[in-house]
Amino acid sequence: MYPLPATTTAWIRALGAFVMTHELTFTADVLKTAELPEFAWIKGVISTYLRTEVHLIKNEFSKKFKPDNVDLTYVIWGDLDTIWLKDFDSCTLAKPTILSVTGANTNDPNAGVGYYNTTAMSMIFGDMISYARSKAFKFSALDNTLMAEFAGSKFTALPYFFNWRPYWGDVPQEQWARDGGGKKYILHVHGPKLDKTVCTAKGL
Ligand SMILES: [Mn+2]
Repeated sequence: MYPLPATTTAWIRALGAFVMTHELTFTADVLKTAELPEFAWIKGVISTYLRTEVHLIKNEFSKKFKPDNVDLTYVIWGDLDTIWLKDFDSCTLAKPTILSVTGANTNDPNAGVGYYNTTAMSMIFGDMISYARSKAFKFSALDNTLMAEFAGSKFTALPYFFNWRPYWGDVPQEQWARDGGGKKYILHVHGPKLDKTVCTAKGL
């Protein structure tokens, strides 16, 4: 419904990435909420809800590319405004019960980078969307709020250096030290998108 601009798609492909499209299973519900004047803003950011369907996207990816010998049970999501600064071994991360996100307070997570247990997500997904419908998708921070309200108590913490947001200043020095500060793996600029992200990273 809201396809990526062809130029952006071409740019990402040229960087060696696979590009797929995915339609949310509940687009119609969100658009209905967006008809309310106070929720009209949702229409422009509906794609953030893609983060709730990582397990479905994973299935579509598997069907399309049939990767051999790759276990896609545990998947890391990164927003389009993230840059993966260096390789890392995901085996060094604790496997999530459902989802690992930054923000030690699981009532206020940032799902811009998330480490998913796609099997667990697929098991709770139906109930989560039923819950969202019962709330008419009126969530202050969209998927962040939905996932936190529905399953936040079961979220686990992702070390901050996998969702490094340098300008937020929300990570105390001692937290950095505990999380191995300095080992910045994923930069999240949260604002400038795609090509602008590269410019931002180069400026840091
Ligand atoms: Mn983001």
